Parts: sequence; C-alpha cells; structure tokens
Amino acid sequence: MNTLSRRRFLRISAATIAAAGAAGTLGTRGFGRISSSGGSGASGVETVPTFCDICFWKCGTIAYRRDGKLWKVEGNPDDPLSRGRLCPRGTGGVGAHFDPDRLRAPLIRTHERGEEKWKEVTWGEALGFIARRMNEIKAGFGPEAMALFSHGIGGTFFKHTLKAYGTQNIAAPSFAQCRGPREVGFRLTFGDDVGSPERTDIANARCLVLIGSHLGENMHNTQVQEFAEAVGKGSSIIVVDPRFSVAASKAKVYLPIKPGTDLALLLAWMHVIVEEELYDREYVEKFGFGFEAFSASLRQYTPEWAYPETGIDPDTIRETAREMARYRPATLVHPGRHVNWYGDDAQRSRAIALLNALLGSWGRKGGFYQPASMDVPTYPYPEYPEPERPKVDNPDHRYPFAHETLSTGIREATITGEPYPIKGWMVYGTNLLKALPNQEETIEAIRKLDLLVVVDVIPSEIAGWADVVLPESVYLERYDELNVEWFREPFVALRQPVVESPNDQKPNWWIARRLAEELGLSEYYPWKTIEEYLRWRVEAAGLDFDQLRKEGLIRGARQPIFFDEGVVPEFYTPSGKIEFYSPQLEQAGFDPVPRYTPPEPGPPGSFRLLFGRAPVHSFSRTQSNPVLADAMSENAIWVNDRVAERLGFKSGDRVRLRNQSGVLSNPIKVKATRRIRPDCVYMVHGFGHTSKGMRRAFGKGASDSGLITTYKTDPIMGGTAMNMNFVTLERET
Ligand SMILES: Nc1nc2c(c(=O)[nH]1)N[C@H]1C(S)=C(S)[C@@H](COP(=O)(O)OP(=O)(O)OC[C@H]3O[C@@H](n4cnc5c(=O)[nH]c(N)nc54)[C@H](O)[C@@H]3O)O[C@H]1N2
Ligand SMILES: Nc1nc2c(c(=O)[nH]1)N[C@H]1C(S)=C(S)[C@@H](COP(=O)(O)OP(=O)(O)OC[C@H]3O[C@@H](n4cnc5c(=O)[nH]c(N)nc54)[C@H](O)[C@@H]3O)O[C@H]1N2
Ligand code: SF4
Ligand SMILES: [Mo]
Repeated sequence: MNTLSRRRFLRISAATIAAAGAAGTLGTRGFGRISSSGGSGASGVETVPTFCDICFWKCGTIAYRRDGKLWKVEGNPDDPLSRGRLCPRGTGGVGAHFDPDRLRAPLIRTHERGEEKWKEVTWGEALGFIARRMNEIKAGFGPEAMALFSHGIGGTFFKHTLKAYGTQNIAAPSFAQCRGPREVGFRLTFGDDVGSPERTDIANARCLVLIGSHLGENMHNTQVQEFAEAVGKGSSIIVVDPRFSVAASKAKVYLPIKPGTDLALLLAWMHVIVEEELYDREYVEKFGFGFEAFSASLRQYTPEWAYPETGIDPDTIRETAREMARYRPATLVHPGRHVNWYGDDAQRSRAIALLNALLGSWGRKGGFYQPASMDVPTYPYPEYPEPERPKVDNPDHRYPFAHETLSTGIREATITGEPYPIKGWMVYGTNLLKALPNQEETIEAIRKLDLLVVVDVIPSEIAGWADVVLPESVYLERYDELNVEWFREPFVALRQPVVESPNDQKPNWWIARRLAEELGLSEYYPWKTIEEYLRWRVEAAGLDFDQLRKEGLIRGARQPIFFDEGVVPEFYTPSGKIEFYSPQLEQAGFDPVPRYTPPEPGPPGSFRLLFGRAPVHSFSRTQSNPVLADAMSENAIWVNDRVAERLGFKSGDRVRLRNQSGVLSNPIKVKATRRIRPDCVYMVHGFGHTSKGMRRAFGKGASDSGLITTYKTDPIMGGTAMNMNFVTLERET
C-alpha cells in the first residue's frame, strides 16, 4: 500500500523536529528520594533505572538492590508510562529473577519431540548445532524456509540475525491474534493505526465507551491510571460487556450485550446519531469522504432492529447515543486491543472508527491524539540480502489488508508446504501453544520441522517441543534495544541490568550475535558490546548516553498532539479524507460500509467460552512467577448463578469443560455469579499449564487455549477470531 510509506515518511520527519526541540530543552532531572544508577544509598541500598518486561507496556521502573541482591521494583516517577507506579504484575516482576523453575543452561533434545527430555550443553555446542541445521535448511530449501516468531522488544536482535541470514518470514502474535483487526479498521477509515501504547486520551474524555475493553483487569498501566482519573472527574462511562467487568462497576451505564453482536449496537448507535443529526457536522463536512452513501446504508439499522440481536432495548440505545453526542468531541469510543473475537473484527473495529469519526474525536482532546516520538537513528548495518521469494504467510494477498506478517499464515504454510516449505522455526518470547488458536495445528506444523529453537526464560509449553532450548536472562539482568515509543510526548528509555543472571542464562543480544557469528554473518554485528551499540544510537540522536544510563530515560519537548493545538489534520487514506464509505474495501470485494451478520450459535445447552485478563497475570508467562502465583494460583470458570443452580453447581465445585469438538479441559473451580450473562462462561487466559518443568503452575486451573479448537479467519486481514467455542460443564469427581 503506498499510503503506508507516505505515512511513515511524514511521521519520521515530524519526529526529527521533535528531537531537535528535545536536545535543546533537556535539563538535569533529579529523582528526589532515589539515588542514580548504581548509586549507593543508606544501608547498602542501590538503585538502577530500567523498564519493565512483564508485559509490552514497558513502564519505566526503578529497581532496588539491597546488599547486592535484587530487592524490589517501583515505578520511575519521571517516566510518562508508569508515572511512578507499576501495576501489580510489574511490582511482582522481581519474582521472574527468583523463579526456581527457570531454564538454567542450553538444552538439546534427546528423545522424541514433546517428551521434554534434553541434555544440558554448552552455548558453543547449542549454537553450533543450530547453525549447522540452519545452513542445511538454507542449502536444501532456501533461507526463506526459516521463520522467526517473536514477541516483544527482546526479539530485535533475533530479527536482525534472521534477516541477515535471508528470511523475512518474521511474525508476532500481536497482529493476527491481538490488535491487527483494530489497526486495519482504523487504517481503512483514518489512514492510520491506533498503535501501542494506544493514542487514546482517556484522561480527558468526558464520555468514555468501553466495548469489552476490561480496563482494571487489563492492567495496561497508563490507561488504567487515566481511566481512574476519568472516573474521578465524573466522566460519563458506558461499558458494553457480556460480563460485569471491573470497568462495568465504574460505569454510569452498563450494557450486558449478547456476545458477538457489538456491530449491531454500533450500527444502531450511528443510525441514531445520523438520524437525529447529532454528529459533528463541521468535522464530517471538512474531513469526511462518502458520507451520503454511508448514512444511506445506516437507515435500516434502527434501535428496534438491534434490540433482538443485542438484547439492549431501543430506549437505552437512543439514550446512550445521545450521551455520546452530548460530550463530543471529548467522547472516546475505545478501540479495544485484543479484538480477534468473531471473524468480522476488522469491520467491527471500522465501525468503532466510524462512530468516533461522527463524534469528531480523532485528533481532538478527550479522543485520539497524534503521537510523537524521538528521532533515534537506527544502527548502520550492512544491507540485508534480498529475499528471492515473497513472504510465505499471505500468498496472493489472500487477506488483502494484512499489513503485518500473519503468525497463523506461517503455521499454515509449514503444514501444507505451500506456497513453499518452511523447515525451521526460531521462537523468541512467545508461547505459541497458548497464543495461537488450535493447538493441534501448531503441533502438526512442529512435526514437519527440521529445526525448532525456543528462546525462553522458563520451560514453557512451546519449549517442551523444541530441539534446542536457549535460556535467556530475565529483563532485570540484561540490556535490550532502546524503547523509542510513539506516545503523548517523545522519550527514549533504556533497559539495563540490575543483577547478574544466576546460572548460564544469556541476554538476547548476546545469543543473536553469537548465532550470527556461527552462521558466518559477523559483518552484521560490527559492534562488540551492547553498550557500544546503544551508545552509538543515543549519541547519533544528539543525546547523552551516560545521562540515559543514570536516569533511565530522556524526555523530549512536548509536541502539539491535537488538531486544536496545531496538528495539521492529515488522513493517509487514498482519498486523503476520513473514509465513511471505503472504495478500497469495495474494490477488494468487501462491504464499503460495515454490514452486520449475526454470530453463529453453539450447540443447544452449551455456553460460549469467553476469556480475558486478571490484574496479576500476563498471558501464560507469569503463572510460575512465585510472587504472582501467590497472588493468584489458578483460574475459575464464571457461570451465571441461576444457570449454576439449574445445573446443580455452586461456587468452589470442580468441573471440567468439554468443547463442541469433544476436547476436555483440566479441572477448574466454578465461580457462580450474577456478573455474567446466562449464555456464556468466562475464564482468565494463561492457566492450565501442561509443561512438567513449570512445577508451580503445572495443572493449576484450566486452559482456554486448549479449548479454542475452532477459530474463524477475518477475510479482510487474516486475524484469527477465538470467541467461537462453546463448552458444557462436567462434574469432576
Ligand atoms: N487462548 C488465547 N490466546 C491468546 C490470547 C487469549 O487471551 N487467549 N491473547 C492473545 C493476545 S492479546 C496476545 S498479545 C498473545 C500473547 O502471546 P505471547 O506473547 O506468546 O504470550 P505468552 O503466552 O505469555 O508467552 C510468552 C512467552 O515468553 C516467555 N518469556 C517471558 N519473558 C521472557 C524473556 O525475557 N525472554 C524470553 N526469551 N522469553 C520470555 C514466557 O515464558 C512465555 O513462554 O496471545 C494471544 N493469544
Ligand atoms: N493484567 C493484564 N493486563 C493485560 C494483559 C495481560 O496479560 N494481563 N495483556 C495486554 C494485552 S496484549 C491485551 S491485547 C489486552 C487485552 O485486553 P482487552 O483488549 O481489554 O480485552 P479482551 O481480552 O479482548 O476482552 C476481554 C473482555 O471482553 C469481554 N467480551 C468477550 N466477548 C465479548 C463480546 O462479544 N462483546 C463485548 N462487548 N465484550 C466481550 C470479556 O467479557 C472481557 O471482559 O490486555 C492487556 N493488558
Ligand atoms: S503495565 Fe504492568 S506489567 Fe506491563 S510494563 Fe507496566 S508495570 Fe510492567
Ligand atoms: Mo495482546
């Protein structure tokens, strides 16, 4: 898409201005009560500023050492992401260092794949083995036959090594399993992504609409803090969720929607706003494209039409639509984040974008801001070899609007050998058996491989299937790539080691660099130490590396971030406007204005399986962390209390869940509650570990991932919708 390069170009040049401003305005900043990096305080207490890695929000952190040992972590008060406070998971991050189940040394498999039996080897042996296999794969099938799955900033140097080796088949689950549909829906409408951290001005929203964004359980730090601020200021909060979430408990209006029908509600809301002429006429006239055709196709979607679909009565739909219009443009309809739900997700996300467009909230205070970033040059590496074949994941642009690599597309190519064979996987920081839908398919793909390498910190499920397991140092023990975030204000942050690794673990940059050496690709690593690399980038930006080390981050001058502050409204769509009607979608054979189709029902007597987050855990990565496991050691299955009574279950009873395909879960406790609709059940994602090496977490609670055997692929962008599974409950005796 050529709109893409234009967008990038404009943003980067904007950043150049930001950095120029920044260099001149930086003063010395004290931390007050804390001493600087490595600084010795009273009674042997030292502090090191770094940033968190328990999730991808990357909050600025101050780590404390006492008598040379890791003691605790707190938010860095100077950091705009944490604003001096960490979420419960971040606070428990110290547990990652102390976890007795950590991987300690490189391992090479000695038995069948999946048997979890290995021998300990040296780093030289492990990397030599990998390099030999990778060279065989290259010789037999071409370098594109190697794929990398990686999630998080720690994957940076593996990406570099794999690109130098000659493959572009590099994917993260954050697109096809997380926020891909949202980015596509917003890009099709406004010509730009929402991004991460989300460009949402929650703090200033006078009306905030959360559609399954369960802030308060979803603990993305800045958003939760801003949400608390908005609640404190008396903003009007509307929450749409089949489950009475923590966010719902703060809402003025809670709408217990029938799962999978949000698009019907969104269309009815837009119908009311257009019909009653409550939209921002000036904004729509100035920036909108195709408004007439758009409003014509909304006519059919009356609140009366939406009522039987959604279960939300017409008066409530009208009142909430008027409430949103009352506070516009400071009405934020939150775009959500994990939005792969029902297979029409790009269109549902587009409807959210369109509703925001009617309210005029894009580019406005209390809506969506224009993020800024520091201009920190990339390191001048040699050019990567030109791949001979295009990426494997999306042959013939089957999913025309997928603008990132599809993890599940690589998996499919691995299974089918089409459009060409994939013979090796390197997996960094992603537990593919928990993150991708349908575990059988992941295992089928793994069985086709000549090489599976997993870089992890604990013996995760995916590590259990590896030929070679490489133990990484946890984030408190290593340097990483710089965090140059697109945010409310530009800043650059440094992750740096607080303590040493306890055993033979190594940081990602060391492993990726050594692997490149083994592969004969040393010219791609001109730098010798990571400090040298980081210093080069920071100094190339005109900033002081020693200051960054001492303070953990350097902030740039705040830029205008709203249209009212001088941001020039620009929309990088083909029409250069907000596309109420999308010729792009029409040309590709899709609905130019979102159209509703009801979700497919499950077998009679079954419940739709929903899942989400708990405040003290991240995905499947924290259940073995001793601090966080103490806070929550297993999940429960939420069941509507009347349903539970009818079925003869009470809270605390143990059941197994059987899905529509007959798959049976581990035992899980019932939580009978009024806080969920009778047609669905809910559990926290990440539990039910099956890896024997995760002694603390093994068998605790049940796994949603194991039950997600059915998924639906979004035809627009290839995301995999997972809220498509249904379960019944069987008593565990
Ligand atoms: N069933 C189901 N599937 C989902 C979701 C869901 O809710 N339910 N959520 C989806 C979403 S929104 C997302 S973003 C993805 C997330 O998917 P992933 O990012 O794959 O999340 P995790 O399952 O936590 O796997 C992370 C892996 O990285 C390892 N790890 C942790 N720290 C480090 C480190 O410092 N270095 C290295 N090398 N490894 C480390 C962990 O031990 C773990 O094995 O999952 C998606 N898939
Ligand atoms: N504590 C914690 N916080 C996290 C994470 C974590 O692992 N732990 N992960 C982070 C990441 S990467 C992501 S992507 C986000 C995910 O968090 P979010 O994007 O906020 O939410 P989801 O996981 O998509 O959805 C879960 C919510 O959607 C509701 N829901 C389910 N089906 C429907 C439906 O049909 N309609 C509506 N309206 N609601 C529905 C569920 O009841 C639940 O409340 O969380 C982030 N924050
Ligand atoms: S939101 Fe929590 S877990 Fe995520 S980076 Fe921030 S403190 Fe760490
Ligand atoms: Mo996510």
